[in-house]
Amino acid sequence: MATQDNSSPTDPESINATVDAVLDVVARAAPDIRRGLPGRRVAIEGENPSGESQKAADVYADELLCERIGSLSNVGVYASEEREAGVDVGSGLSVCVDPLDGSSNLEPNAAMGTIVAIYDDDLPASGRDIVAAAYVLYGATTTMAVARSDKATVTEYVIHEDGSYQVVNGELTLPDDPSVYGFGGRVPHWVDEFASFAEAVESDPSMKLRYGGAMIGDVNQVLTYGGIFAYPTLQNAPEGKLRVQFEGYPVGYIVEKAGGASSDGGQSLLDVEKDDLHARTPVYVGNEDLIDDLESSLADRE
Ligand code: FDP
Repeated sequence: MATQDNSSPTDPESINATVDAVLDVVARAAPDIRRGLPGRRVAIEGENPSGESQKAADVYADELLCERIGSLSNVGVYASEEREAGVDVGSGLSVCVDPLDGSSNLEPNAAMGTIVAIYDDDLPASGRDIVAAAYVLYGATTTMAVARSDKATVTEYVIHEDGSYQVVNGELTLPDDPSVYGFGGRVPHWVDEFASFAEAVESDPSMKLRYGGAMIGDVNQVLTYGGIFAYPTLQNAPEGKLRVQFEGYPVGYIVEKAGGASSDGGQSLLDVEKDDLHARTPVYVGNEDLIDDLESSLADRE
């Protein structure tokens, strides 16, 4: 399935050292990205490879991360949602980045994120080749959630103005009793089986709607309060909106490591196989019971 060969380091020590270095760069870049947002709220000419309009901030964050991650040793490829193809930067791990997730939230000044997935394989990689995934959340404060293959739990950091960061939760875990849900896509475009599932969730008195329009903000709500986030299959877009390599795999990996479940509607997101760097997938993540119910509802389609 892999098409871009940049030979990854295979010994665990070297992989962990590279993961440390990439995550350090991402954390230290976060305040710079945040500081760069004012004045870059406008759309620029051109589109990203998925046909979506780009903001000046998307391009700014992409260039900054490409330069800094690309200069690390043992990184082979830097790929981003904003670029058609991965950039060869050396030999080693492949790093996929969504530089500014939810950038349509820039104008209304709502939450946004940066997502990073590190693969020990060439791109497009499989979800099972992920060695670490992380997201930065630019909310009222800047935080970063990290899941990595050498640790059993998800770690949450707060990132300070000067780029330093410290652990605030060494074991970010989905609470057992879910209380929030957020579903993307226009409701008239939902398939009937998803609409029925959504109705059941909405009628549960313990559940509240939380949808902010940036996946990372919405997923972080689910990790904090328990619940479910979905950007579902749609009648007019069966693969939904979110990208496998840049969004589906890393978020699936983080939520599963936090004790939750992920699905494309029928299997773990980590088992989705696509051979296009920018391929999309429906995304459902949250508490295991809710994901089981969702998969049962969607199974009625067949
Ligand atoms: P955005 O287009 O603003 O970058 O990744 C794409 C994404 O945001 C997700 O962060 C978000 O969950 C979703 O799209 C929002 O899509 P809708 O506008 O259709 O709700």
